[in-house]
Amino acid sequence: MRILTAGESHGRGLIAIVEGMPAGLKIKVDFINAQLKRRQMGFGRGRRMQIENDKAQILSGLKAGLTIGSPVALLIENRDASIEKLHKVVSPRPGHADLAGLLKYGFSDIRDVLERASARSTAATVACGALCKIFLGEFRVRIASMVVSIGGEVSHEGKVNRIKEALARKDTVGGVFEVRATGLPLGLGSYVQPDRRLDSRIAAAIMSIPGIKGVEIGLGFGYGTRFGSEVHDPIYYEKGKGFVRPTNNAGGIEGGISNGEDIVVRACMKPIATLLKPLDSVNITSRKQAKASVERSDICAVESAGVVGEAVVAQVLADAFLEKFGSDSVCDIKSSYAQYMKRIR
Ligand code: EPS
Repeated sequence: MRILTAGESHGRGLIAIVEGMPAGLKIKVDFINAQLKRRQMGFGRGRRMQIENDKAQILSGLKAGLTIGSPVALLIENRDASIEKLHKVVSPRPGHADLAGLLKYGFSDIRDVLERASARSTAATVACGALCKIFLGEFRVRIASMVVSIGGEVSHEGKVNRIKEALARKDTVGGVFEVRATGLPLGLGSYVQPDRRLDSRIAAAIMSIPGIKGVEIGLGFGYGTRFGSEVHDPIYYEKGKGFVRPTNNAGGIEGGISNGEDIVVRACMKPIATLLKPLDSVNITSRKQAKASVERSDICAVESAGVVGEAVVAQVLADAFLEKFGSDSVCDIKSSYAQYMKRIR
């Protein structure tokens, strides 16, 4: 499966092409739109989310609501499509792509960077992920996310208070989210090449989300503090059930292959780079000391990042599924899946 997205934050809209969706999959646009809605929610989001009401239009790849194996093209129109009227930006925000993007591409206006280096692009990612979720749903694979912590706080009240505190300080706050995939078969991904490992693909996908600075699978960094006997998940066999594991520190992946347990991924999102009380920066035209530019932004978007995390994990898992069980028609993939599941039991 190949996925490409395009679109600027304040351009006409976001576009995605998903190539490799097998034929015969029933696509409900309502499901895609529900995922887009989830991405727009969460305490701490900015005013843009009150303007937009993200809805996907499917422009190709479907007939009578069913995929026909051709590329699926999606469009999400921007309500705020003011790109041509927006002011020039001259003071890069520390933590954003502003400075590196400006110098790399030889721009004189940071807006030429931030229009694409914007979390707005994740709406397209979520729409593509929703298609992948629909495919995986045919095999009872489900993907969910939750916020683990915000600014170090783990209780619901603590998290909300940290966001309120950030707002009062004219600041931003990051946190950790978890994505969990259930119902997966053993055998997705492989150890035979580094780029086929399921964990390397999931880690890369999670790190592709704007603002993500850390990722761990299962016990993750916790492995570094304990003995092997305390962390590896023992193996048992139960008649009728097959191989069972009482614990899942591996987070569902051993040797780069899914082991049939839930896949559990955690990621750390840094605080958003746009600060209402801006940090020191430099005016790129005069090269004089200045304050970083202030744009409309979010205080905290960790909950939304979790929804994006679900989408990218769905993309990796759907791709790995198609590799393992065939890629042309849902009907053939189902037969191959059933036969394989019978063999490994
Ligand atoms: C976002 C859209 C953006 C920001 C935010 C996320 O809209 P605007 O810039 O018009 O307010 O709210 O993006 C960022 C924080 C960023 O750094 O890019 C969205 O659709 O999620």
